[in-house]
Amino acid sequence: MRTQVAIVGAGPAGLLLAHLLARGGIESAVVEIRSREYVEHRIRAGVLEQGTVDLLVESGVGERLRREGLVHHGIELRFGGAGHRIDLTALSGGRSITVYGQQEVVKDLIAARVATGAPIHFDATDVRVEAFDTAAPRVLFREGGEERRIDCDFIAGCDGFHGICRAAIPQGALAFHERAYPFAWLGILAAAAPSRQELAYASHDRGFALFSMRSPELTRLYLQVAPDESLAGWSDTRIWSELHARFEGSDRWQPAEGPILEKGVTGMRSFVTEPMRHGRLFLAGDAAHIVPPTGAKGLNLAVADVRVLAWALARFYRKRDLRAFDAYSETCLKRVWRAEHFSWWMTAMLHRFHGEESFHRKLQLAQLEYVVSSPSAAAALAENYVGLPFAALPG
Ligand code: RFL
Ligand code: PHB
Repeated sequence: MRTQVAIVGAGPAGLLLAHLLARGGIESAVVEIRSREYVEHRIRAGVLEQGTVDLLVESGVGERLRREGLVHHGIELRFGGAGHRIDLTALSGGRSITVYGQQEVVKDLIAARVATGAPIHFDATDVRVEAFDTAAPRVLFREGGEERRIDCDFIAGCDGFHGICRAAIPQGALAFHERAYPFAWLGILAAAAPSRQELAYASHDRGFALFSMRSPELTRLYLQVAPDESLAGWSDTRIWSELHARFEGSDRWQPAEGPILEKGVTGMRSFVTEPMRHGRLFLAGDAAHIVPPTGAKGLNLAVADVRVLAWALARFYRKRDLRAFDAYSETCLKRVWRAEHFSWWMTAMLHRFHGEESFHRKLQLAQLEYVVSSPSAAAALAENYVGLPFAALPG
């Protein structure tokens, strides 16, 4: 098989890249180790920045998102027994966020691609990337027991944090910057109508908790737990009682309970690869960087990366100009590091750190108090949360 761009991974990064390239008349093939069913039902992110929504709508895959996405103009920070609303829209010059499940974005992108007849090789095994330091790279894999080979001009490594693309780059060619956190999130999806309209981030002495949603019928909730927490110790009753304790407040607001449809534990880390490229292999999304979910930035960063990569590839095929590729990593990493800082800052402000001194907790509370009482501090949170403007890309 021969294509222009071989894309490894059918998550949001790989699928959106394939879509943007197709719109520019550039051919690609997508190779994914999981089944279509699996990627369309994997529950992950839920918050889309304004720029992400605009890009999806402008590129023709935003119809259902516009119909079903929940537009939010604020979030709540809860601490010290009280809730404080951050008016995102007023503080960010009119921008907002949209709650729409990542798996819905993935479904929309797969449907758009399937409609064009362009290939996605699901259920691939033994995926390998080769010769990306030459002008003729290739992706090899097995499909239904058959060995397959895709010859291409470029490879996009969109295969997530545990993928093979980053690992295929020679040792020493990349630098890694990393931080692990001493906690994880236990997430649940409950069949309960959200009992408030906006997200609530709670910093409680018992630990962090987050109230979110997926639809008018589904509530999504998270609890800070130990990094190696086993789900076995968390009965539904214990989960609800811990959530109620952490969301307590003088307004008596509480998340509404309902049958728990899904439970999972997710570790938290910050991780950046520099540069995000080696020869003709480009890393995008979680393959290149990870943020803790507290800032809701992971999916949005993946979208921002592939926007730049699609631009660089279009420029190459139009002008045979390789220079745009040199700008790829630097352009992406500027936004990545801003989001890394914001996600680390939100995480540090809202979570309990095991064994911390009372001094540390008092500092957190002073910072929270400042953020909810100073319009300029609140504006700094708001403009990062709704997403800073995308980098300008020359034509
Ligand atoms: P993905 O989604 O991990 O997709 C990578 C794809 O590559 C496949 N793959 C391979 N394919 C071929 N060959 C191989 N060897 C392969 N190895 C892996 C995988 O099966 C998969 O299909 O990466 P991508 O596209 O970069 O997208 C990144 C996002 O998924 C991620 O950043 C977000 O989910 C992070 N995140 C959030 N981001 C937000 O912007 N807003 C949020 O509200 C938000 N909340 C979250 C989150 C992530 C969470 N978890 C579970 C980590 C909440 C949670 C709990
Ligand atoms: C989610 O709805 O899954 C979600 C929302 C906000 C976050 C992280 C996850 O910061």
